[in-house]
Amino acid sequence: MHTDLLAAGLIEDPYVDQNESSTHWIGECDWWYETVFTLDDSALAHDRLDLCFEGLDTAAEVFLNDQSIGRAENMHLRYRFDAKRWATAGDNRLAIRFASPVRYALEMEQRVGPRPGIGAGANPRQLPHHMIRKMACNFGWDWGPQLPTSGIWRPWAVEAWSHARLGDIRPAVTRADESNAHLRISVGGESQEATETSPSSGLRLRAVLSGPAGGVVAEQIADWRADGCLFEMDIDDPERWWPRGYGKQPRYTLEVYLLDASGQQIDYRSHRVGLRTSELRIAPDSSASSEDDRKNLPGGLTTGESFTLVINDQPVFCKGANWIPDDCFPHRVTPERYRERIEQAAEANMNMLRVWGGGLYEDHAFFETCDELGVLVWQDFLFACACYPEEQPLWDLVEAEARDNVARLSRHPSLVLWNGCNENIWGTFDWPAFGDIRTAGKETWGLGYYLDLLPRVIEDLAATTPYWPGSPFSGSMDRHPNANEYGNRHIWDVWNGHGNYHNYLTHFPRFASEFGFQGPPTWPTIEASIPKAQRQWLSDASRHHNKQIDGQQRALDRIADAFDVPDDFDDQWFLASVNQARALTMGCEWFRAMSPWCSGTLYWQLNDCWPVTSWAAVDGQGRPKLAWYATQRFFRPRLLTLMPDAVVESRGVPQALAAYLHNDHEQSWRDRLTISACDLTGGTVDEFTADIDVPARSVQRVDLPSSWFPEMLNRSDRVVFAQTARGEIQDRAWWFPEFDRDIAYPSPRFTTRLERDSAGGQTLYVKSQGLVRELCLQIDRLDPEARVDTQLWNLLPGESAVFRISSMHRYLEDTLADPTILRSVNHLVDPAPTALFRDAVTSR
Ligand code: BMA
Repeated sequence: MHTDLLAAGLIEDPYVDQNESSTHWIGECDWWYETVFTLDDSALAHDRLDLCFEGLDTAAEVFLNDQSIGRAENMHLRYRFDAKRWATAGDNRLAIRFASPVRYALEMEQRVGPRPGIGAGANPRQLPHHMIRKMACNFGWDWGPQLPTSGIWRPWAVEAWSHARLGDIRPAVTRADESNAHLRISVGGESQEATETSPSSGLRLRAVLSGPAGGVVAEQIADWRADGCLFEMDIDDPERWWPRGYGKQPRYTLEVYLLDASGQQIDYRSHRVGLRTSELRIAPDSSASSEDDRKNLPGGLTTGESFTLVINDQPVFCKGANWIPDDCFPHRVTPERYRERIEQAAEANMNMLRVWGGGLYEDHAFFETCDELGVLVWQDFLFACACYPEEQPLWDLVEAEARDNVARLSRHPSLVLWNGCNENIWGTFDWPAFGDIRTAGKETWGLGYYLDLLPRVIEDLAATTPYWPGSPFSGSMDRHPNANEYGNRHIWDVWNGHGNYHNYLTHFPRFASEFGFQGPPTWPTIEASIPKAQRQWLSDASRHHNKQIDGQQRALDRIADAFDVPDDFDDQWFLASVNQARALTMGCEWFRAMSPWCSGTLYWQLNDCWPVTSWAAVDGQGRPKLAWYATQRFFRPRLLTLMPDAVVESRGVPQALAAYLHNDHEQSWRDRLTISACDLTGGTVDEFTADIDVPARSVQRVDLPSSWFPEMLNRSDRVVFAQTARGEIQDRAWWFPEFDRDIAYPSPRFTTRLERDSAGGQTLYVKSQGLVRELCLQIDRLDPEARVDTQLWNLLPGESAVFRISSMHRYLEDTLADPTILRSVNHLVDPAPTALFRDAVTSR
């Protein structure tokens, strides 16, 4: 509705300035959509004529030629209404009335009784998003505006058919060894005749499986059955589907034909199928988890259970981020836009996305792209941050929705894990807003969905895909759901609590499925959404475009952890962006250092749904933030890091550092490692070298000389870095012992060289005279569509950064070398140090 009002010029763009505030009436209204479509006699000659809606948002009544033919009340459910009786040859009038989603939710709350729920962040009203089966974040989230809309959000069609039609096809891979795979294909559908009792209706199914390069691999015929048909296929020497970084993504083609008694084809489907198995391996750490087993892990770990995703019997370290709806109005997300966003995840070396429970069961276009690129998908069922009532009609709506979406999506090889809810179990343990609902036992709050209904649906319809009740969850209601030692964790006490991102070092999750740090959108996105006069950090418009309560102030506080906060908005923007990149680096590198104790790190969040300061790495207009460039580095298959040698005690400082070499690669990593301590002129203070041979898919820890500590950790005129003989400048690991305000960075001095190649490409080489930190080329200041391939270079004196520019425009070297375009932390820090020694990294 909002987008139609916008197209009709009746409202201002709610993404710009504070226009959103004047649109709240839209969600309070009922709306009608009407159209006329034509049918010819051949359509009407069929036994059935259905009006099929892939998505109605949300409480709708459908009228055909003024007759009510059906009602809908779940945005996430496909509806099919038999319309034969009311359809006529020629013009037919279709009208849909959408009831106000705000009113629906409030009325449902009255009907089933209120339950606690949070989520709206700084939005003006906390609406009960858990009282309606509609995308929760449409009611506002701590990164999303409050734009509860109505409308036809996915395609609709008239389907005319006789005898029978095909429904969802669910190919399940029950085995995928090197030599043989087994595919169990369930074919759903519907028929007019009572074929269950008279299987002699003569209808037949033919299933054909072709190999990735074409050529039939298996072909089978079966009698049609109204209650579903099953094909079992064995495939020798299968070409298996792998997550990216672990192998290729070959896909077979599965074709299913529905034939009538005379052998005529009456329905047909074709899907691309990947041969892979998926397993969530949960095993207790052996009591013999000796020092030796853990010699490559940071010290200080306790014991618990593994939480490892295993694809084709191969444990996978999951690297990625959380996915939210890419637009508040998801019908605007085209297949091209899905592709662009998922390619951004892949280019940042991610191999997994978690589709978060306050959003959507995503479109096939999303999953198709993930299938093609080998990006694993963890799909939440749609429950987030609330106590969900289990009373009718909600229970049945949830069951129908779960069955519908599992049946719709299970064919995608990328979909490897279903998850019950986002934070709803955790909330009942820790959140004051949830009160004592779990222990009081008086009201339902959703546990019946997570522990009973949803696992049953998975068992029925997608038994080969693992299910896990919650993010976070520890495997048993007797354990704290957000424990380090079990299951998966959300780590929010850093951004929301102890602030300074060094506190990630106090955590040791088995799988970090959420943790995040805010940063502003890119500069052109700010220009497109915040009017010039409002471009100050705490202006009304800037605060409006940060939906966390006090989010903008918090981002400033986080700058203040390390820097003297500059007065200028642009400087604040740069430091907040750098801070986000550093924080995600710290978290992800630390969790990778703990592999295989930890088997995944998904940060919050990949994308945004509008222009906003949030935890996203790609902003609301699709532009990569500095955090995205950092991700490219910290998720590369081979990663060298400098990290504490042991889990850091609560709010403490590391006692000593180690180098960790994470080799997420199928070949071993042989190289020569050099670790250097230098002063701020780049002069070497001490150095030590070691030969390394890191086996495939493992981490090796190399301790730094104990004589370096504690001195090397509390001198602001020292920098430690590690590199390998074959590594490049950007593969280097760095440890700056003190915060920036205490570091006397040299003034930035560069010589530049711009090269143009015959294809029009431009490359800027920037040679730094002194040590420089986080050097960036802000090319999108010159053209919002221009990009560079890398950012955030740390350079030793005399070294060069290389920026490959992609842009429609030609630039002058002087333009690029201007300090508003070529920027680093050195540009922003007062070179006079204020203090040389500090006790603890977290003391400020
Ligand atoms: C977690 C998520 C989201 C939220 C994010 C940032 O709670 O599951 O609900 O947006 O943190 O606060």
